[in-house]
Amino acid sequence: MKTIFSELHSLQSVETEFYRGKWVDAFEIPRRAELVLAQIERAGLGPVVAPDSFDLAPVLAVHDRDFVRFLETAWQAWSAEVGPIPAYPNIWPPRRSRMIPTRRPGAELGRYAVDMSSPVLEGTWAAARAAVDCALTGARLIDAGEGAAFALCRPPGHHAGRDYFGGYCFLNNAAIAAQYFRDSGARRVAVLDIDYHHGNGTQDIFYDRADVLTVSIHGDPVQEYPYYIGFADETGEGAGAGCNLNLPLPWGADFTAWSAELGKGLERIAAFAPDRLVVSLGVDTFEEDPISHFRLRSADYPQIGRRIGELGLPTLFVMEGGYAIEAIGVNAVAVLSGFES
Ligand code: Q9C
Ligand code: ZN
Repeated sequence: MKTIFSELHSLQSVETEFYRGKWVDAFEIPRRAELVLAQIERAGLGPVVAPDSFDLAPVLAVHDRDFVRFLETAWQAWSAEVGPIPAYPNIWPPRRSRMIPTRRPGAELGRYAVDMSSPVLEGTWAAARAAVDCALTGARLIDAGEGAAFALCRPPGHHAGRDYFGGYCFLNNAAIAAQYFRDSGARRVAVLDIDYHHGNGTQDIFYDRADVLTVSIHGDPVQEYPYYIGFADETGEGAGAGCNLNLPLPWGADFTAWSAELGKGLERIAAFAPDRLVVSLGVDTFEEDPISHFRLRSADYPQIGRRIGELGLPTLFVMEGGYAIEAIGVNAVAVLSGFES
């Protein structure tokens, strides 16, 4: 399958992140994408192509206009006031506050950020836009008849909601691609999120909709980020009732346990009979992932791809997390090769 990749991802780059009360070496780093790319070439997965440029319409079909305008201008506003240093929120609106726009860049950061893991930098907007372009180009390739494509997106996207960012994510690449499929004629689209963390942004975006099924297998939010969402009893609302499936697992879950949840997710997707599948592909389920607590092994990843492939659906894979640097390429490409086998 083709991979869509943009060098602009490297504009989102920090040395450190705030983790358990300390500044530590950053986990979400440019090298992640470079290692996946290197493994795609080593394994001969297929051609690597640059993304087409899309206008903002597909982004605005998912994200609120004021949020998008904020992301586009946040660096300019922040750096004009405090200088060229990464923009981190350090204040958040209390619950029941009215979310009235302010005139201060720091306060605006807190209105849109859910945590401190996604600093806004000079190149953040360009990097996030390029990741969206990769996802949309992959969707366009599938609409043109490709059976599958891999959007090697960085920064990742599944924690970004219609009006918030966090968890290393700014724009929700997978959700934007899913909506693009709908707008290009797919009647139903499914999103399968196999990143270790719950795909809270994706769930939230489609929560009241019957045309997009969202399924996520992830660390139980009682003990894992994003903590406040991702529980099994969140099943959708309004027209979307029954169109969200959360499959949380406790810390320590191995492939046997994980695989059983994958079976449930695939069964639900098959019953939904979508025209297109988007897979939020995180490999932070790996046993050696430094911030995660599942126990999948490298040998498990080809089977995941093979079973997703058994659905027989046109499938767009979108890169999300995975922080075990030595293994990220091997594990991600193993899913893709397994899909094609
Ligand atoms: N104690 C993705 O994998 N920090 N995002 C978690 C846990 C944020 C992960 C700290 C993790 C976000 C795309
Ligand atoms: Zn993750």
